[in-house]
Amino acid sequence: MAIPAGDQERADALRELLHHHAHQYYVLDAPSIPDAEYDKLFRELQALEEKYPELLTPDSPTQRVGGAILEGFAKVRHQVAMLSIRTETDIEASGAQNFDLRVRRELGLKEGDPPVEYVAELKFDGLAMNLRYEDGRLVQAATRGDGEIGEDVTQNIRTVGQVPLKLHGKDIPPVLEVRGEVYMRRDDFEKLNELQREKIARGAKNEKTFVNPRNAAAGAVRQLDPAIARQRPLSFYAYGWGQIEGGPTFETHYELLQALKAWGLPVSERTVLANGADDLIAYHQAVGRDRDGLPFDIDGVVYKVNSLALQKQLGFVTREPRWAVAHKFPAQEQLTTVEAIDIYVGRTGKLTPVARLQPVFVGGVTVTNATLHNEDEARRKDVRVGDTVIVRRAGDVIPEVVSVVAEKRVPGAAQFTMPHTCPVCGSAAVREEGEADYRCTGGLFCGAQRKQAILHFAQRRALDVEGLGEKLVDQMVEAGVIRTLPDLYRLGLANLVALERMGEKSAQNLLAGLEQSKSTTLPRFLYGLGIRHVGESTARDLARHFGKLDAIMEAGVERLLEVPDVGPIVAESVHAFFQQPHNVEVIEQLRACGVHWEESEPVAQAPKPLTGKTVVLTGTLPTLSRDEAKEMLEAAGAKVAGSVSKKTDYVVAGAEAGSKLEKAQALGVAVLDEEGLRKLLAGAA
Ligand code: D41
Repeated sequence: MAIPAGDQERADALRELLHHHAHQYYVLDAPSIPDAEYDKLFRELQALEEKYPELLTPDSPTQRVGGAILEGFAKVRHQVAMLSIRTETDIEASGAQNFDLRVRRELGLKEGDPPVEYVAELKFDGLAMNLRYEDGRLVQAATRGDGEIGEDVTQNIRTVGQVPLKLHGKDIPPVLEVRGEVYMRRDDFEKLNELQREKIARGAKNEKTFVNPRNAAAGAVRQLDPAIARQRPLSFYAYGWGQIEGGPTFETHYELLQALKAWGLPVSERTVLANGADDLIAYHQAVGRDRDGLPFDIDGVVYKVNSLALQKQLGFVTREPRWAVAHKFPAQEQLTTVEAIDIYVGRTGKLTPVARLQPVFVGGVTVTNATLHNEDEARRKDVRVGDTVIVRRAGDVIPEVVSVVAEKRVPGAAQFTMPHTCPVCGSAAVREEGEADYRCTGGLFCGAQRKQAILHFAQRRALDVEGLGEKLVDQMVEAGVIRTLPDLYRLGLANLVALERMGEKSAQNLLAGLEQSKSTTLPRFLYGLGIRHVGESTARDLARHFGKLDAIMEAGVERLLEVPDVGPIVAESVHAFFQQPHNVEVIEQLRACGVHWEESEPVAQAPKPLTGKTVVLTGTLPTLSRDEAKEMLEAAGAKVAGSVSKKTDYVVAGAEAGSKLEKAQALGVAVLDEEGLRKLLAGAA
């Protein structure tokens, strides 16, 4: 079929536009049009290409989605060998000095000679990649392999948004090989693992969580099914080049990086020019300070001689250039041994297994504990006392046991089992159907929960009792001075001064803080009670809706469900809390002690927006778990049903949606993706 000239032009124009907006979005992180607008252009191009398959070009933005499942990867011989990089073993500042001294000696520089100019860059913890562009189009992406021969992973790399499929700008060399690192951001990694955990919890076989972002990135790059690779979000940064034919000539590493940037490749903002060892040291220190706050893992910084002529003069030994070095940071993963597995009891009675570790220096701090999350996680990782384990601490994330070194297990090490009683108070600990956690049933009888409950009540966002910290609460609960919340307001100077390390002045300050806290608001008081599932915003909603505490205490589940954003789980929890006579007793005593707030008239709320609507969920949504989606829908008044019928108003379908989606389509029921669901909830709200 002949392609009308208008359509040909439109397709070309659309491709250009989409390349431009993708660059804005992925590389510059500065979206120039709304996502929906991008999608519209994308779909228009897709439709044109479907109509006239001859229009389709390999660099079309529609081709990012990847193709058929591969049998294996083809081998690629690199035109220019991919060297490795020498590692400076000295972690201290002297590492930078050593490198500078070596370079100066090799170049025959004397003491009074000017400093050498360097480029300092981040050392990304990912996989080295060679991207080959011919006439500005991406034709091949290959892994480093052994430096001589790598693997052709073009299909998977095409799905990486930050990798331009087509370069833009002036003087693009006819052949340009760009080298850089493919990596996974920490937030993408956490999301991916969360998704994997859910799949496993739902009984999926052959699924696993990933140990770290590097590992997840490596798995995604070597994934034979591009559809799966696409669900593993990768990023890319350019830091070098391989074969270049034609195009302008360059004198420095930095100029070349600027050219790559101008052609549309992502170059890190933190790549800088540096003069001599002093600048390198300052860079190492500054990056080291910022490391935890970066959105991705780095394992150090890299220094490179800037002048290409000097690089040539320096040459390389074996396979490592003399003009570059990697200066490492303290590792974010370390080996250590598990001395014990303890159970921590939280405010809501949640029991968390925690590995007590032989102290180890990881990611810049000494770590002595690492969470094992819950029974299933502890079982899956099969951590046992005496085991040698890999501990990871990256960013602000709490330290985690990543895996056990199986070869080092001591014979006879017993498998970990969750206790069925609370280690603090001895009450039964139960794990309810569909829940991941064991909970102590002791409530405020449990010392651990009592301490946490008091701290929660006294915190700034609740009653805001000044001067009441963790140590003091521990001390007072252990000494038996306070057992319940109202006891706080019955403390006298004598009780307090009798405590160890408590002077009269601090005791008086605490009493003043307590006195002041009595004058509060209903949302603060409600939040301070520590009712499960009632956070600050729910406390506000409840207070607004009912106006008075008594009304909330008397409300049944039905009435509670009328509150905006309150779904069945929250309603059930609030109701159950006020059904407990001892909770009612605590509230009465607090009021008797003088805790007070201003009550108001209930605020009439509009009826819930999705009341009367029936929704069916199917498949895996990209970010929301099934339970979260259900709770959000129910909170908006919808009924969430298990099967599709003519009465269904919407089907929310995620990945691997099966027969329910087909049925919805057959019946003409509206089908939404996660974004559609969010819009429905937002529009409805
Ligand atoms: O960010 C990195 N991981 C990084 C790796 C970097 N910033 N620069 C690098 N420079 C080189 C040379 C000096 C050989 C061009 C590298 C690597 N190589 C490299 N990564 C893996 C093997 C070699």
